Amino acid sequence: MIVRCDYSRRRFVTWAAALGGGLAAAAPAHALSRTEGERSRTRVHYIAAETVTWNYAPQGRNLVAARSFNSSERVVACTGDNRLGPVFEKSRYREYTDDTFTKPADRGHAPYTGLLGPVIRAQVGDTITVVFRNNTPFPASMHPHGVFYSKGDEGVEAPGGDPGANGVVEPGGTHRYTWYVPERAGPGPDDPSSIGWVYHDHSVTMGVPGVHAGLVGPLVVSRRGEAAPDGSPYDVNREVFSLFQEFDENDSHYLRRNIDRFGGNRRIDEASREFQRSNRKPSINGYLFGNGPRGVSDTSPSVILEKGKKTRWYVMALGGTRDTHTPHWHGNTVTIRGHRADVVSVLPATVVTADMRPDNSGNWLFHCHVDEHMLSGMSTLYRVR
Ligand SMILES: [Cu+2]
Repeated sequence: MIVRCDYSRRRFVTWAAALGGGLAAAAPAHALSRTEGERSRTRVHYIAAETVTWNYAPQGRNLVAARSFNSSERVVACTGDNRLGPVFEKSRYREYTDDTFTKPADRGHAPYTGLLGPVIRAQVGDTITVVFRNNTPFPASMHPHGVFYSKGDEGVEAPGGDPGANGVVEPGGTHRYTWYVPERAGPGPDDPSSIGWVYHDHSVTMGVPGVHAGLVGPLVVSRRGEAAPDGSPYDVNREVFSLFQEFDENDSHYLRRNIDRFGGNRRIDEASREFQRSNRKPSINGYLFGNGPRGVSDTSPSVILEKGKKTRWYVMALGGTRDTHTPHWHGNTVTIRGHRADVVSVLPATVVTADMRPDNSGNWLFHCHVDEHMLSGMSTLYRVR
């Protein structure tokens, strides 16, 4: 399969005309009423792990620089000799409305969040139940950070590799996770009204094929008494989720399938440094160079913020030693537990909760400040209007 890389500008103009005013619909609205008090509840999710065909650069050009990919960018973003291109089979967590797993639920999945699984929310005192179906051809699990779980709901490969134990689910199987949200899972004394965690596949203890395949998502816990009915923090107008991860397709358990499906008749040398380098995708939510969901970010940033409105960013990372990231906002600044910054530091499996009240309108860069990452795709745009 050949994936075209250099779409003409004309095509984008056409898309823009077709979309009309629909772009604004991408920004989710949050309930702001503080009506629920401290009542504890059980929040039930139906989440499946699925195989998807994922494009890291669906727009086929560098939207941050507003031009075609240059020669070094083409290594990660384009099909070529001894490389697979921007399209891969990956896994993704997807939410459904019930345990038939037939009707997708949009709750907690704005298009810009890309590969991320659905946002799981809770208030301190709640219980989270996830009915998890593994519809991928590999073992999979959901391992949450921060919350309280028993061994059977840890989502981690059991010692000795006993399949089906500890919440690891074989292909086609289902598991019901119960996670409790005590005080220690919520904001600490110096934290804002909510904090972020990650959940991810942990089905192989000594290996990360599921994480690099794409199984990762955000978990938000609000302080008791400070949540809207949906669990989101009551004092925030908008939340944005950004995962900085160099997805390493060499470590994904789809590698062989991807070579077979996307290698075509081209020369592929799996052992070569060139091939392996092309498979490392330093992306934000699974997108390179400001690319985003088709129909949403073809012509403009997919994250649109309102000037003066309180915005909470959950900046996450996952991956290996190369995943030392310093996300940087142009144009605006944030506060993190009372400290001001416009660059934050994230390491694998950490989450930084950063509050922004944008005062500066326009389209602004949001990128990793580590040169190698920025130049290889870990950059995007956000808009303040
Ligand atoms: Cu980085």
